[in-house]
Amino acid sequence: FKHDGGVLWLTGLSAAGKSTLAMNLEKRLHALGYASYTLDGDNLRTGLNSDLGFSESDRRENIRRVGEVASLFADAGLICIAAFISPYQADRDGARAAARHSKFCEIYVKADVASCEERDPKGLYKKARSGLVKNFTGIDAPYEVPLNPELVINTKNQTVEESVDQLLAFVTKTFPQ
Ligand code: GGZ
Repeated sequence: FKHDGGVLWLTGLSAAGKSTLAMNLEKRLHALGYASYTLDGDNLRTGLNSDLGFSESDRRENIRRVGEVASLFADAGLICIAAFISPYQADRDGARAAARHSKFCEIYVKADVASCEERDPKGLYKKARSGLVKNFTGIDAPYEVPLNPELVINTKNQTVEESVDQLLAFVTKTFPQ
């Protein structure tokens, strides 16, 4: 490939916009000739991590495995986009350590609980409020705000297009071709 491999680690609450941004960013990157692959709950929690739920220890193991897989993709020369809540700073730091031979960018997809709850595309916040879903991030499970992210994308105050433009500018600067 014409660029280095690396990891774009998207962290944030459920419904903050991580998957939407990952999908749209990947389209734009491919159009520019970048080789990238996205890891998210849809392709990891259904397979490799299908034995894991949402307890603290299962989430930590989820992120540990994803961090190792992302590191392998980066070693293979791809831009690996990882889109997971990844609520604990220590685990995000672990993913960074796993990818130590490549560039690792922690990207905070920022939207407060109230905005995410207003969006609630899958009705999960509603279920969490009524007690039907337990240990839901932002309601009765913690989210540790990134201490030192390489980039913050504020999805509350800007459109998807604006957020993707911001991401793309960052990626093309960080991974020149
Ligand atoms: C948080 C949950 C939960 C609980 C199911 N807490 O918005 P979604 O639906 O499509 O994405 C969320 C996804 C979170 O999986 P991750 O692998 O990203 O989480 S972590 O990094 O914390 O391991 C949400 C759905 O799974 N979901 N139950 N209790 N999100």
